[in-house]
Formats: sequence, C-alpha cells, structure tokens
Amino acid sequence: MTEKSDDNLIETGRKLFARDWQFIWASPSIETLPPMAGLEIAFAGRSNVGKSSLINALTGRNALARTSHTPGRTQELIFFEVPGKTDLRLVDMPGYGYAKAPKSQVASWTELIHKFLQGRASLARVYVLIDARHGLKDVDFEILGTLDRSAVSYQIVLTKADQVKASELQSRIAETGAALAKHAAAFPDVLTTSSRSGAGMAELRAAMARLLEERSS
Ligand SMILES: Nc1nc2c(ncn2[C@@H]2O[C@H](COP(=O)(O)OP(=O)(O)OP(=O)(O)O)[C@@H](O)[C@H]2O)c(=O)[nH]1
Ligand SMILES: [Mg+2]
Repeated sequence: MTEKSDDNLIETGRKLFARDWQFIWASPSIETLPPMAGLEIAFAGRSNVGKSSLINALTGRNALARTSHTPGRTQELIFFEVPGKTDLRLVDMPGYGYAKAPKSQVASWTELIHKFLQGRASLARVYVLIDARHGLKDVDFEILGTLDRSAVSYQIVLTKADQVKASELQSRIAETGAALAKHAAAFPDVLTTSSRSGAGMAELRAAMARLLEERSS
C-alpha cells in the first residue's frame, strides 16, 4: 500500500470534519454508554483546558459541544457522530483536576474517565489536551498511566497556543516530548493548537483521517 501524502491527508481530514457532525448521546455513567459502533476518538484533559472548544473548532461548529469559562462545564461523556455514518465518533469528556463543582462530583467524573479509558474496545485513540501555558501536571500523568496500562494509543495536544509566545511554545513542546519518552502508548510528536485562531486544526484533522484509514484498511 502506498502512503498517502501529507497534502492528501490534509484534504481527507478537511472533508471528514466538513461533514454534518451531531450530538448523539450523553452518558453520566459507565453503565449507560451507547452500543459500540465504529471507532471512537476521545478528548481528555484537565477541566477548562479547551476540550469542548477543540471539538467545536475541528467540526467548524460554534456550539456543538458546550463550553464555559468555568471549569467543570462538561459533566458527562458526550458522543458526536455524523448521521448515517458509523465509521467514527468523537467523545467529549468531563475534565479532571480542579473544577467548580463539589469534590464528590469531581471524584465521580474522574472515576468515569479512568473507567472509560481503560475498558472501551472501540476507543481507537485519545487526544490528551494540555494547556500550552502550564504543561503536564501530576493529574495528567495519572491519565497517561491509565492509557499506558490499557495500551490505548494517545497523543498530546497543547491547547491555547495563542496565549503563549513562540519561544515559550517551543520549549513547552520540547519538555512535553521529553516527558513522553517513558510512556509506551504515547505518540512522540506533540501537536499544538488554538481553537481561537484555528492553528493546528488541519494537522489534527489529518491525524484522525490517517487513523481512520489505517484502521479500516
Ligand atoms: N485563548 C484561548 N482560549 C480558549 C481556547 N480554547 C478554549 N479556550 C477557552 O477556555 C475556556 C474553557 O474552554 P472549554 O472548551 O469549555 O474547556 P473544557 O476543557 O471543555 O472544560 P470542562 O468541560 O469544564 O472540562 C473557555 O473560556 C474557552 O473560550 C484557545 O485555543 N485559546
Ligand atoms: Mg468541556
């Protein structure tokens, strides 16, 4: 099989995300997940890192996923799909770490996140979002550990790149990449994005298009 060129993948990714993405399911618990169909790609990260905003930017929709200034907006596993297509689903997740919510609730989201990441056969990849201003924190390493143990492939995406200077972004990419060396299931390359400016969206869409092609061939 010949490798598709980067340009081809960018175009395939653009088309994939120009489709009519819709909300299909919200699950507050591991017992109420939708039946598996096709591949799932999940977006995980600390509360307020920009998971829901990234899904909106990828799909070119302002309000597909609900966003907020206040950490703790997304409180369930939220599934998106294109009507009539069952090849790919996107999963928005509650955040972990600090949130403006009772401690018991944050603990139950965290348990839900870890359970979902460990035990979902259709989960093909997880994008772990990290705020470009802050880098990896202890709570992030707990998630990476769960993904390593369950052998779910994941890639780090630095978010809010518009908020840091180019030089700071370069050192954050380097230090994040270095920290990943010990993590078996991690992609070594770190992506950078801004949902505000659109930077990095074409590359992230292309990465997902590549995954879909690899898994369906
Ligand atoms: N400057 C900037 N702000 C962003 C970007 N992405 C998200 N934000 C802002 O960050 C805040 C949180 O965004 P959300 O998308 O709701 O974050 P989340 O990770 O889904 O948060 P929870 O659901 O609470 O875990 C909002 O005020 C967004 O406008 C970005 O690329 N640049
Ligand atoms: Mg959210």
